[in-house]
Amino acid sequence: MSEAAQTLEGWYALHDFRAIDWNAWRALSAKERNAAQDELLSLLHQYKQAEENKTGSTAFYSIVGQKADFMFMHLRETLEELNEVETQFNKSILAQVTVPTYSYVSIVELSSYLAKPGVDPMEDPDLLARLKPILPKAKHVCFYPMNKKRDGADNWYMLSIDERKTMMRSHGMIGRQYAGKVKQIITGSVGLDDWEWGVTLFAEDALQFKKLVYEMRFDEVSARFGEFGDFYVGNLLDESKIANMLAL
Ligand code: 76R
Repeated sequence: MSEAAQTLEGWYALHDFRAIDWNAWRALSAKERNAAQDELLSLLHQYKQAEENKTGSTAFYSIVGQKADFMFMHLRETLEELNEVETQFNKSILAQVTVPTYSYVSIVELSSYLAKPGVDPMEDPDLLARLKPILPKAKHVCFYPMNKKRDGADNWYMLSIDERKTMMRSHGMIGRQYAGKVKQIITGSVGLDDWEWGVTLFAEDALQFKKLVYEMRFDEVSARFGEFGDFYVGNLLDESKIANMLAL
């Protein structure tokens, strides 16, 4: 048996994608629509407080294309808290006019492939901050789930840890060239959801998603072993963008 990579886990993550039923939204009275919007803003305010109290973080983005209209990415300490946040939204007025289109459950994960030997990760404040990250308020988000292949000679899980380390080093080197342009949060989902990882990328310039993901396609880890689910890409929603989105 080859050796599993050591992983560190942080906050649990829920990516929650919704489409808006515009006919149902239109059918609400102006009063109900206002109440729905106020309620959404108050939920967002509550999420912000979780961030200030360092008990979690939430990102809220519109989604471009037909896969969804918006998504929340919630990070919380426990699965129970994630469940509460999800249920609380489900009880809101806006949720009554949305259709769930996709969700993803995972946990912030750092793997030890590139860890410095002899350093106790729990003593490294940078690492600890990355396990419980405040999600960036970048203009754009890109999310997709992925697996590492288990297919004949291309079985990631049958490689020795040294082979995997070498490949992950190359992966990390490509990634580092995007420092300051793309922020990645890797969440592990083995045993939690249908794919093995969720990849969430944040950037001010959405084109950098294409540049980064394309460049990685040529790198061995992705070229030989990467299997990808659906891609979701979107734009940051703040108060004025929410008002625009919901205005009739
Ligand atoms: O955590 C670190 O920064 C150390 C280096 C590193 C690891 C261990 C790293 C760096 N990644 C790691 C692990 Mn990554 N990453 C992806 C994708 O589309 C594709 O082809 C793949 C999707 C992108 C775009 C990306 C970006 N990474 C992982 C893992 C876990 C693997 C395992 O445990 O087997 C996955 C699934 C994965 C996938 N990676 C980086 C990036 C970027 C931009 C970096 C540099 C980050 C930085 O230096 O700040």
